[in-house]
Amino acid sequence: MFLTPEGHVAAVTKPATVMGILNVTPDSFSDGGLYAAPEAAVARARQMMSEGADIIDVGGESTRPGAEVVGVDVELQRVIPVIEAVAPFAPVAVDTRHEEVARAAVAAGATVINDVSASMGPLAAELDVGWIAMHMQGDPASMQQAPHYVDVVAEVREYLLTRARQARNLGAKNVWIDPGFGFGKTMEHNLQLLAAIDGFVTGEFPVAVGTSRKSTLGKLLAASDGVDGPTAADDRLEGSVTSATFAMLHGVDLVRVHDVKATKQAAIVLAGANPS
Ligand code: HH2
Repeated sequence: MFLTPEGHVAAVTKPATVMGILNVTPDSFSDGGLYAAPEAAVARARQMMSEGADIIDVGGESTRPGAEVVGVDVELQRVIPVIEAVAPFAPVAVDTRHEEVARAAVAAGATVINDVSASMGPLAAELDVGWIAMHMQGDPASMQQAPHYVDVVAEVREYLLTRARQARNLGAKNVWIDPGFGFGKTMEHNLQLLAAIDGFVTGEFPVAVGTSRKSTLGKLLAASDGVDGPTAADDRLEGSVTSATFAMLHGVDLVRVHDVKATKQAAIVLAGANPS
């Protein structure tokens, strides 16, 4: 617990859940190609668990802007063997937009559907698993061409609460809402959402946030590394931890990150408690 300059208590009563990103893709924006082989993916999952991850998020389709669409068959081939191998030693989420993949992933041991399409609330209710409903305007192929909102914070919030309530009414129990940083949003939109993140923390649904290494941070940090242009994705550690810390200090419950060890330290220090 910390006191704000106004003397208000910023209550972080327990460390946020740290979700470690495991992209088993050749083309993810930061870790693409590194863990495409199942053995490398499983080793990475073990490493993130040893660094304090609470759950591993396995994804088989990059959703970076303009990413190539992969077929469901390819996505299944990528994620299912890894989920089967990781689930015996770690809680697993599946990061997918496709119902067929989500179903197979749950059968293979995943207990959370991390859904960047925010469309699988009914499935999560049916399968009795957790569901992260993330906001995206458009789809990955075109979402960054001309994102438009009248009031990004109000629109994203309303959309997520509507989806989450529908799922809850169908019986879904563990539902998170996630504003979807970088998904059909300009840098300005992303920064407005982060600045207003406490408005999403209403107590009705826990909030998840994924700012890790994203391009908004790279643009903010531009030239901080002495190189022209955005700071490279793997050189955004401190910026990523800072953005996650900001979110956690404002009550965010789950942070989806590449850099588990550093983020876990921030979560523990903010809460003044170590869960292990
Ligand atoms: N961001 C990405 C993917 N999945 N899920 C949630 N809930 N929130 C996010 O912000 C989010 C997400 C994109 O990042 P990454 O998986 O690292 O890259 P890629 O889409 O290129 O695989």
